[in-house]
Amino acid sequence: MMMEKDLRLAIEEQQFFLEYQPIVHLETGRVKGFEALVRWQRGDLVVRPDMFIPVAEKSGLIVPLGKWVLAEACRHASLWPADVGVSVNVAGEQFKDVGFVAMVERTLAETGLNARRLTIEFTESLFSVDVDVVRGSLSRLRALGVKLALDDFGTGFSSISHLRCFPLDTLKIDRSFTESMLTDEREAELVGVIMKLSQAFDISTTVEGVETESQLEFIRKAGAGDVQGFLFSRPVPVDQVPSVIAETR
Ligand code: G
Ligand code: G
Ligand code: MN
Ligand code: NA
Repeated sequence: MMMEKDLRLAIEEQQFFLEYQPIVHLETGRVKGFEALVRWQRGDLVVRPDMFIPVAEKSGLIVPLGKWVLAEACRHASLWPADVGVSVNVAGEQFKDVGFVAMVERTLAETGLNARRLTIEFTESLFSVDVDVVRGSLSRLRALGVKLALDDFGTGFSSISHLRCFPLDTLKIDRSFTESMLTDEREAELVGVIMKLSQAFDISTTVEGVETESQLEFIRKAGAGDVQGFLFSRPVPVDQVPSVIAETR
């Protein structure tokens, strides 16, 4: 496949860069951390991850690519203030790699980033990989001090049992809820229930895709937590991270 061949070369030549989107603690308005989002600089074109992550997953190239993303994100974050974290998206295929947790540990040691400043984001598709292997890896990551976030919650096959059976620090409530919660009462109800449920399980929430003040107001009433979205900032290049942090301090 054309894309796969190009992707392989792109990984060898490191034609990727990361952008960072702030995650804001709603009550204080302070930036808690940034989510790293990979982009492919393909000649003059910037290619979004939706276009190549699926190919990378299918071909196994996600393993070397994901390794680069993690190292780059940890290296960047090690230069930020110590109370600012970094979140990295990890695909199910990476978890299948037996060396994954050891790779994370090595990367933390090499970059000097405190494990508590790293959050690994994964989706519920991970749970279709191999439950015991996944649970083992998640527990080992957590033992290192790494935080775990379940991404895109509410899409796909969301299950309450995932909250019971896996160690989680954060639920990221999918932006489809944020879009619909002001116009659809039942969707709004669902967001409230997810937030209450999270509290009961001692899991923090991040509401994704916040674009308007009225959405923010709704989230504040539903139970606050953390928020992420264009209202605060689009993903920015790494050199803009310090000024985004400074704006909220
Ligand atoms: O900003 P946006 O277009 O960047 O991201 C689109 C999707 O790509 C999101 O669902 C995000 O989780 C995913 N994504 C972004 N960066 C990475 C990455 O480094 N690894 C993986 N596996 N997915 C990523
Ligand atoms: O699935 P994941 O949460 O990892 O993906 C983050 C994706 O969401 C990225 O593509 C990012 O650019 C996008 N995103 C972040 N904030 C907003 C927002 O406020 N509105 C919309 N439409 N997309 C957003
Ligand atoms: Mn994410
Ligand atoms: Na998401």
